[in-house]
Amino acid sequence: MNKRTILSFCAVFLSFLASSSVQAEYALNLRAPVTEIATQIYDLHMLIMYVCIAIFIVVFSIMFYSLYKHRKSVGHKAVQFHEHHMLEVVWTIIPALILIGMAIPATKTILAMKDTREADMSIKATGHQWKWEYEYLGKDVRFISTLATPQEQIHGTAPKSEHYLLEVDNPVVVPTGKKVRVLLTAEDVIHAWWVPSFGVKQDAIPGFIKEVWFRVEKEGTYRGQCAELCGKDHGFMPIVVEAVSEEKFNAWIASKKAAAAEAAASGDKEWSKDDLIANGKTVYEKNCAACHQASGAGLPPAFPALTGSKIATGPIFGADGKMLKDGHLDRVLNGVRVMPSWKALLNDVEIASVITYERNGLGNSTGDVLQPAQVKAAR
Ligand code: HEC
Ligand SMILES: [Cu+2]
Repeated sequence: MNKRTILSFCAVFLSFLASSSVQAEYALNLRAPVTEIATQIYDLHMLIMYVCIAIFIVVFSIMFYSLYKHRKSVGHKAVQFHEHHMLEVVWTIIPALILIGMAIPATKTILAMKDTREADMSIKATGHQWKWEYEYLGKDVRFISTLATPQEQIHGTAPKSEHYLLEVDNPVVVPTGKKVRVLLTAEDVIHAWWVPSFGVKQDAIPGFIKEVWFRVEKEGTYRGQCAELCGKDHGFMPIVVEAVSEEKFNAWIASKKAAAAEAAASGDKEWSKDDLIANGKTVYEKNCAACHQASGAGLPPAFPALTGSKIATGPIFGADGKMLKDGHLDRVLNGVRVMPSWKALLNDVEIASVITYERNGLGNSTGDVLQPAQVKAAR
C-alpha cells in the first residue's frame, strides 16, 4: 500500500464516521420520546452509541497507526508477546468493565419499564384478527378499535392519506400525567402492542396477560402498530392513543357510556330493513371484508364466499323457534375454526345488521330481516 491509498482510505473512513454521527441527530434516530421510559431508552441508546463510537475510534486509531508505523517496508520486525499475562488480563478486564458500565443503566431502565405498580388506571387491550379491543377496567367502557383507512387507498385506487394505515375509528383516550397500565392479551394469534414514542412494545399472547405502562405528559395523538410479523394482516391493525387533559378524558368516558347506553336502547326497538342493511354494510366492511372480501366472494378455499353460501342464505331459527345450530346466526355469534366468534365483539344491533346485510346484499336476496331483539334473545 502506498501513502496515497492509505490516505484516501482514511478519508473515506472519516467521512463515514462523520456521517453516521450526524445522521444520529436526524431522521435515522429513534422517534422523539414523550414518556419517561422512552426518554430513558433514547438516552441509553445515545450513550451506548457514543461508547461504541469511542471504542471504534480508539481501537481503529491504534490499529491503523500500528499498521502504518510498523510496516515491513520501513524495516520493522514483528515483536513477539505471546503469553503476556499482564496484557491478557488488561484486555479482558477493560471490556468487562465497559460491559458492566453499560449493563447498570440498562438494567435500571428495564426494571422501571416493568414496574407497573401504583398505576392510576388500567386498560385491558386484547388483540384480535385484525383489530384491537380495549376495556377500561373499573370504568365500564369497552370498544373495538379498527383501521379507518379506506379499502380504496389500500388497493391503490385512491391517493393515500397522511396517516395511511395509522388511523383508527376509535382511538384509545388517556389522561395526561397519569400512570396508565395496559394489560395485554390476545384472542387468537400472537399480536404486539407497539407505540414507539412511549417506548412501549410488548407481545400480546393468547392465554397470558402481559403488563406495560406509560405516562404521557403532553397532550397529543400518538400512533403505533401491531408489530407482530407472522400473519396476514397485522399491518392493518394500528394503535392510536390520544392523550388529553383530565377533564376532556372524563367527558370522553361519559360520552362513551352514553353511546353504549344508546346502542343498548336501540337494540330494543324495531329496525327497518333499509336501516339494518345500511348499518350492516358498515359493520361488514369493518369486520368481515378482510376475510370474506367486500364483494362477499371470499377467498376460497380458505375463506368461503358469502354470496350464495348455504349458511348465509339458509334458515336462522329452527322449527321450534330456537337458534339453529350451525345456522347463520350461530355461525356469526359463535364462530367455528378460523371464523371468529363475534359474540363479545359486536352488539345486538351490529350482529342483526350485518346478518341482514349478508342476506340482502353481497348478491343475496332472501328478503328476510333479523331484528336486534332476536339476537339478544339468542345469546
Ligand atoms: C379471520 C377471517 C374471518 C373474518 C374476519 C370473518 N370470517 Fe366468516 N368465516 C371465516 C372462515 C374461515 C369461515 C369458514 C369456517 C369453517 O367452516 O371452517 C367463515 C364462515 C362464515 C360463514 C358461513 C359461510 C359458509 O358458507 O360456510 C358466515 C355466514 C360468516 N363467516 C360470516 C361472517 C361475518 C358476518 C363476519 C363479520 C362480522 C365474518 N364472517 C368475519 C373467516 C372469517
Ligand atoms: Cu396483530
